[in-house]
Amino acid sequence: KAKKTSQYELQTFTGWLLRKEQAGVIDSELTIVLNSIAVACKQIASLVQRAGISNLTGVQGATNVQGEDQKKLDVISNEVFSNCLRSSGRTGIIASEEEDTPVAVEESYSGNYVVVFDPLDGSSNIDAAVSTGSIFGIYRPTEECLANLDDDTQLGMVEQNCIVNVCQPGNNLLSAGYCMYSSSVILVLSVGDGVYGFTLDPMYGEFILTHEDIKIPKKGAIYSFNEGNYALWDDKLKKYIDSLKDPVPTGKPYSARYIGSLVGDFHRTMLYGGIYGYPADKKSKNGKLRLLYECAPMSYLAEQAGGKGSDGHRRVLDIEPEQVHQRVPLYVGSVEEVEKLEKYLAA
Ligand code: P6P
Repeated sequence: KAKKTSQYELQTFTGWLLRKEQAGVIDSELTIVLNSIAVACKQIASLVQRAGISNLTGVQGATNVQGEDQKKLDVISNEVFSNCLRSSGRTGIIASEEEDTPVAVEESYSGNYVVVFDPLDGSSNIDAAVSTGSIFGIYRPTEECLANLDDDTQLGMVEQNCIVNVCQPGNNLLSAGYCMYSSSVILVLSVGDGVYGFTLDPMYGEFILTHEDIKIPKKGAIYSFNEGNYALWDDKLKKYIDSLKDPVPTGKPYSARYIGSLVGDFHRTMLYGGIYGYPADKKSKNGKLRLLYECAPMSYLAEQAGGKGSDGHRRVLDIEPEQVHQRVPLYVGSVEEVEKLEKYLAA
């Protein structure tokens, strides 16, 4: 925990960014992109907390590329995130869970960075005021971003260029993070030198450093799976889950904790240890979560915090995406817990 000093010596996110820039960990452009993401998260936090008052609960009446009913807040959060990134003038391409294909930012004020994001993950929880979150990942382009060309023949080139620049393995991530909208609003991110957490102080709308250098405990007797899918799981996975319920080895079984919101379940796993899993099953051959803007950013953070992110057999960060909305199974959390699961699946 950041040592408590007087109210006005606490480190704000802006101050932390400037120190990272001065130390050469990030450049001034990435500083601006991260600051614009923090602004988007503050705006979404306010929208989420007032959803019931401003009639923003419920469905938009449309479905997204995932075939999911879009909530009003899904659409608005996507616009907030996109607008903040565009107006930063430092992003060249953005890819969102809510958009069919990645989008090139207009030439007039486009920059270089590629940002992938899920603007409001777990939005089905909004109407019941259960935790939700925004997730993001930032890459350098692998080839020069083609600005939006209006010549039709070239539009195909722009779309292809966007997809190539977005479909990168998590190993290439420059930064990733999430903002959890819960009893506290907490922005958690890494720029490659550990994981930091900032709590939003509603008194004056600043993110304050509250978690310096988060480390996931090496093990933890908490498992976070939707066991409603148990009958659809692979037998080896069933054996693993059954083993967690057996009190014999340690005298007591693991605890089950699952709120159906990746950011909330993951944040608890980061701080308390244990394992979060969204397996493949007979219905969903690759599980439910998307590689690009859910599994890779969370696996990057887990590794930066001394934990592990796996698809059951290999590091999530090694997986080369083929499609923007590609799904992969995800097991993430304490090293010893993820490795125990991998052993069961390899048996
Ligand atoms: P299920 C929310 O829709 C989400 O993408 C994650 O936030 C969450 O962990 C998971 O899906 C919940 O899915 O099938 O357990 O309801």
